[in-house]
Amino acid sequence: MTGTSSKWPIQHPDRIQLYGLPTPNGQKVSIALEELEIPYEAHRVDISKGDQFLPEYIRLSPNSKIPAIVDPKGPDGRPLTLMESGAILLYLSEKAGRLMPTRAHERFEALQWLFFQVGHIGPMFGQFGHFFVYAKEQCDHPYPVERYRKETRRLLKVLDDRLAEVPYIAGSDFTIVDIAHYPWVDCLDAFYKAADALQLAEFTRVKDWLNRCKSRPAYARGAQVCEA
Ligand SMILES: N[C@@H](CCC(=O)N[C@@H](CS)C(=O)NCC(=O)O)C(=O)O
Repeated sequence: MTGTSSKWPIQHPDRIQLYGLPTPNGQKVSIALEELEIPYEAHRVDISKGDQFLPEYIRLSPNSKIPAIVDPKGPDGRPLTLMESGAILLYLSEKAGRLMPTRAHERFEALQWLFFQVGHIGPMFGQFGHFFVYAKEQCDHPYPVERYRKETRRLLKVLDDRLAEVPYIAGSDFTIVDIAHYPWVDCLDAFYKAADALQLAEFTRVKDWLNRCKSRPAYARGAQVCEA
């Protein structure tokens, strides 16, 4: 992706290259880079214009989704290209040696919640947003919104119950697992404007945890990276 013919010319080849957008999946990675104070260069991949299907991008992200990163100094000093936000978060935390528990028991507990986010929270909240916001005109049947509204509320209850036991999703400390979750939870009100539809006020522990996550300086620095 170097050289002038690239859609995304690189100014700082020594830094991690981030390909993204300020959507929840993109924000996870830009916020993590800011939290971990890892130098990076950001490139906007405009999925509304089909950038994700350019052969140049598919070489980085074979599934044509943002985010993706390229670390020129990956493991063993070799460049590493990664897609999938969960894998990227794990890689970045391991590279920096921060924001994941190191003891095996706590680490697997954290991994369980990280996989819960990528397997449930992201896909289900995303489907809810699709039908509640984007497909409003094309689909006037109540079934899809109701299906994903119910599932989103069920998942929020899972998080609320978890946060009754521990202050952060993986346990006692703020980790990449919180970074994986909170842009998605934030998006429900901030972007989908679904606070009433989802009765978000009921999830008081989730609300308190979200505010704590968003008050961290990395949120202000990382949430709008790759904006137009
Ligand atoms: N499982 C992927 C999901 C990534 C994803 O769905 N990205 C969306 C934006 S939030 C995207 O690139 N959509 C483009 C498309 O569907 O064409 C991850 O966690 O990184």
